[in-house]
Amino acid sequence: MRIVVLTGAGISAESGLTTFRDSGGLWEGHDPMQVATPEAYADDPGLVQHFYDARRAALSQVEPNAAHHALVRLEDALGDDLLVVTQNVDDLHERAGSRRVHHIHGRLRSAWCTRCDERHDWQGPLADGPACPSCGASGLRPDIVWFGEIPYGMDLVEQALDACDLFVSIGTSGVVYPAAAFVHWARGATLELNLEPSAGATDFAESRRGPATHLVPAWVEELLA
Ligand code: BJW
Repeated sequence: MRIVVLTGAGISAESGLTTFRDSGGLWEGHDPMQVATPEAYADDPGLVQHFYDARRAALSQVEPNAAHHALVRLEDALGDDLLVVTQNVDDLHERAGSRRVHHIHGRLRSAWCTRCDERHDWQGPLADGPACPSCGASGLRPDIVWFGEIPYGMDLVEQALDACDLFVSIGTSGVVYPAAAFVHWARGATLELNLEPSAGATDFAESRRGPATHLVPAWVEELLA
């Protein structure tokens, strides 16, 4: 059985990472949604760099949870027939052990040089304008897909959704496109696992409500039984 799993901020919530729309809305007085745009970066690069530097630093304080680990068990059973497509910029799927993970909104632990277009794995801050290891210029920005930018690897995602037997959406509010439309692109059965109904909940053939750390392991056990 070929399965595509889409994950959003809700799968990492119980690891201690704040979701976007459940967070009370503010980061040092700024709406995170206003910070995640190329316009915000052009207006105030320092502010945007600090926002992502803080989130990159927070990654070392958190661990994958039972939901991330359950998806690894599923991959161990299905191999290449499972693809995890994540909107999350954290690295909790990889740290749990998932191998086929595709980050459509980029990764916190990657920096993108706006001068030479190279990408580099990155652990530290960017706000102090470090030199790009490739070209030496001080043009590194977070390797994050902001509003108005094109998500990564959409061809791959489209092909996987077109070929899947089951599409499962976990912990995403369903308000950000194109991910919100994946349920319509999927050829097979559809299932939503979420604490609350997402904006597109009624588009799924089946919906289950609860915390990801309960729902995801239970679903995986059921599938592998
Ligand atoms: C739990 C839980 C627990 C909590 N257990 N569950 C008008 C109409 C349609 C589209 C547009 C439009 N105007 C503009 C657009 C396009 C725009 C868009 O969608 N805007 C909307 C706001 C309307 N999209 C774009 O610009 C995208 N690019 C694009 O469309 O390019 C064109 C193109 C597409 C395809 C091919 C070719 C061209 C880019 C979008 C970039 C989004 N970037 C962000 C920020 C960067 C990353 C970062 O800083 O981290 O990505 S926005 C932010 O939202 C982040 C997230 O990945 C994304 C989704 O959020 P998510 O994961 O759903 O989190 P929340 O907080 O919203 O929800 C949490 C959920 O978890 C809730 O449902 C809870 O119930 C649940 N939950 N605890 C289980 N314990």
